Amino acid sequence: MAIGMIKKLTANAPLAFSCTANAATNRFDDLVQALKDALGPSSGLTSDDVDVEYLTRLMQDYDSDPAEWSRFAMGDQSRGYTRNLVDEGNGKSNLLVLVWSPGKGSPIHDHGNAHCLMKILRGNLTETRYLYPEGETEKPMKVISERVHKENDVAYMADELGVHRVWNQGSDFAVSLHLYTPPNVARGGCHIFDPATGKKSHTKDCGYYSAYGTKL
Ligand code: 2CO
Ligand code: FE2
Repeated sequence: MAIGMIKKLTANAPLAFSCTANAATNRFDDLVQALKDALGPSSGLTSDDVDVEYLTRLMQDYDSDPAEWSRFAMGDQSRGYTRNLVDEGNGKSNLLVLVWSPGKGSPIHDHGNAHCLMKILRGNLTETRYLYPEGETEKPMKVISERVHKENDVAYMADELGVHRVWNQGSDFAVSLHLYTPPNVARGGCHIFDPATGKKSHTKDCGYYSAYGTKL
């Protein structure tokens, strides 16, 4: 629940959530605008056009302040995580705040041939990467790496690096900011994978829990 989220966040971060950050000094809003500007106004982008290094630097330069992004961070403990739409970058990207329930996470999934940048806004997130399963034989998926990303870290993921699952090993909600460009998953869904067999299935279920700060 969003209320539970705010309570928990408030308990850990003694910031006045009843006070909205001043729009003129909200560096999170500045980041959203800078990411949009970096991707440009036109559409028809392929993922080759994107300056990932520059986008990464913009995300790294932002020092997380919950007062600036909490209006997007709607958690729901009954789910692994929620996807909260922040911006669509003139149709060229998908910028989401994800709220990760304690002890839960995502299934193993791919990223629709898009760049995926993930910045941790609160807590730690564990990312387990797997080799993309090849061939017809069912077998357990092979782990490539496992890393814990900490607050303010920025991670990059793309289909050429494999597939992954992300999960929150903490005992409180974690929050991350994700930029997907182009927004292929928002348009066509993604694949999820069974770790025991490598079998993949397509899901269109990559919807939003909230959009622009309003629960759907
Ligand atoms: N890609 C997942 C999603 O957008 C989150 S894991 O980080 O890439 O739902
Ligand atoms: Fe992902």
